[in-house]
Amino acid sequence: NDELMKLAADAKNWAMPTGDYANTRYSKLNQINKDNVKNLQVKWTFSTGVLRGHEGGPLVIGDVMYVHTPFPNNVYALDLNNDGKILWKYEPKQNENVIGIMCCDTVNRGVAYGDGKIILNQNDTTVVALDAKTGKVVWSVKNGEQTDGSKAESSTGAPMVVKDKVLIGISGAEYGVRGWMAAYNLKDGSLAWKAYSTGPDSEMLVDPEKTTHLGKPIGPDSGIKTWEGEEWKTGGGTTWGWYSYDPKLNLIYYGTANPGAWNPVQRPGDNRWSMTLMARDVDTGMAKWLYQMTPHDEWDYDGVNENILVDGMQINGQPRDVLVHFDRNGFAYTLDRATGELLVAKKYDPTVNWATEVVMDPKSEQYGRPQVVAKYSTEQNGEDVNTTGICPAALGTKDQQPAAYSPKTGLFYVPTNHVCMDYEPYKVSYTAGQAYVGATVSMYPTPGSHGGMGNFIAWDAAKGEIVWSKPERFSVWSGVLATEGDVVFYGTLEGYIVAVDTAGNELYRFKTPSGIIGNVNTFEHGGKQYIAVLSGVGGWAGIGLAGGLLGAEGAAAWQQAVAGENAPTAEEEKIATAGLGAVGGYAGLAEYTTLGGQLTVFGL
Ligand code: PQQ
Repeated sequence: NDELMKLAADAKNWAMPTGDYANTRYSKLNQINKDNVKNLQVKWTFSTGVLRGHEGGPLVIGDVMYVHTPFPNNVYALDLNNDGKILWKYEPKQNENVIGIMCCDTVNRGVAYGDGKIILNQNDTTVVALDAKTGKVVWSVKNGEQTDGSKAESSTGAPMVVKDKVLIGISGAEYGVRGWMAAYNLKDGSLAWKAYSTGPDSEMLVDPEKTTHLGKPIGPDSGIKTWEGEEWKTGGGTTWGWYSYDPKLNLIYYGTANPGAWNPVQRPGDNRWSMTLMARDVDTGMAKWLYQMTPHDEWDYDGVNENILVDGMQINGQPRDVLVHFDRNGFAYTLDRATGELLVAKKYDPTVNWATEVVMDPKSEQYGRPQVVAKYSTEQNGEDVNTTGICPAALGTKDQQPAAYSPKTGLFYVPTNHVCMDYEPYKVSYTAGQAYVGATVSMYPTPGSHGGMGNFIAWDAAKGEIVWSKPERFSVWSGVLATEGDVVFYGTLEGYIVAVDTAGNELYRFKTPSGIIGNVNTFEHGGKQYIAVLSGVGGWAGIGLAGGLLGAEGAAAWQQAVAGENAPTAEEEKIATAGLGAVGGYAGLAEYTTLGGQLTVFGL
């Protein structure tokens, strides 16, 4: 899509949810720099009129800004030339039942632009193309099915427009959904291709001879044979994260989520191709290579996090075109993105303990596999046994909150979680449309560390080393922005927008009305650079607040119980493990922020 590539190449715009196809979230704007960022002021704000988790961020294309909201996924077009006047708004009518089948809050990671259309991927899996000028519906298609249709498919991911297609993923691995990636034709919404994450080769769009895993052909029907019986049909591997695209190779990249159910004992095998990075031809959907990071997952370490594409990274003295991926499982991977060759796999939090290493010797039978520590194997400990002290927790060393890369410093700036868990699997049977989890989880700050639940780090992806690490009270659940002005921005769950220099020194901090789980971005208008971010606490980490699952009183009581002052009551235990373990884990958040929904725009 030449028009979109041109728009994205102009740093004045923020034309894609990811900023660019490479997912660098780097801006060449440099008016706001490390010396003057301390003078940043709020220039204007916009209330979205909706509460709960506000993920993603606005698009800016020329003189118009497009702002989206969590459920019901309203979209606003604001006129930047005219005081942010609302040019049009789109308010979808969605069945509220979908709220009940979303695992991790009613979030939406943003709209995409292409060929004069704004593409909205609604929570109920309706994909709508709106005329960017008028907001009128150009086409609308249904990507998945909901409870009434006996399935619990939902959507949260931001679409990506590539060439004449729009890529759309699916959510619901906690409900036994069999994941897929779909490409719709931008022109009329007709389906171009659909590639499942599990099942027969013909439905996965893989070639048993030509599609490779670590340099070897994957062989016939690997998406069936690595499961018992028909478990692949409810096998998860959803595609709710971020997508990237390499125009030279014509490949798209994305990761697949956890296998269903969370109880590993009841699904023997490697469970391919859940927890897998996929490289596919964008025209046909055929997979060129796959890499499964966590075979037979026992911890819910979804593989959906973003893949950041960097050209010519020097690795062992050789320039390589790579893909860098910070996985939930606590390892950061650097791969050759043409072939899927594994170049680096290292822990990006030293407290990661469930595995010792990823085997890097191509001659080893264990090549590419994490070496699991028996003590933390929820499979080996078995059903109805609580495995304690696993690091990271199910929400990973990093969840979907995207990192940024600065070509100026050659470093990645990564928002991380510093959280561990107890995990007790139990037998669960599949009922269409119902939760299919089979594990009780509780989460807490990494013991024996700085006491906080997050770190903001700089990472060297060639060496696989942390360059610096800045402790945070809570997980950093916002996306990062790096700029040519040598400033790096991120938001915190308490609601602060924070600016640091490239050495991690804090330069600016401002508290917005609610916790930030949105992605900071930047644009230029009327010759001035602005920084924009959505506030609105929620997402998985904020589900206790967003879902109203924990009042302030509940928070205080739980804090005391954790501090050992009182033995937890049955009610408190229930709170601790609610929201798949996040409610108790992030209970303290209620002391710092509350629900909101606001866009804040900063300038000098
Ligand atoms: N969503 C968030 C969030 O927005 O904060 C965090 C998570 C999701 C997870 O940690 C998940 O595991 C997860 N899993 C699925 C899935 O497996 O289908 C979907 C989603 C989602 O769509 O938001 C999340």
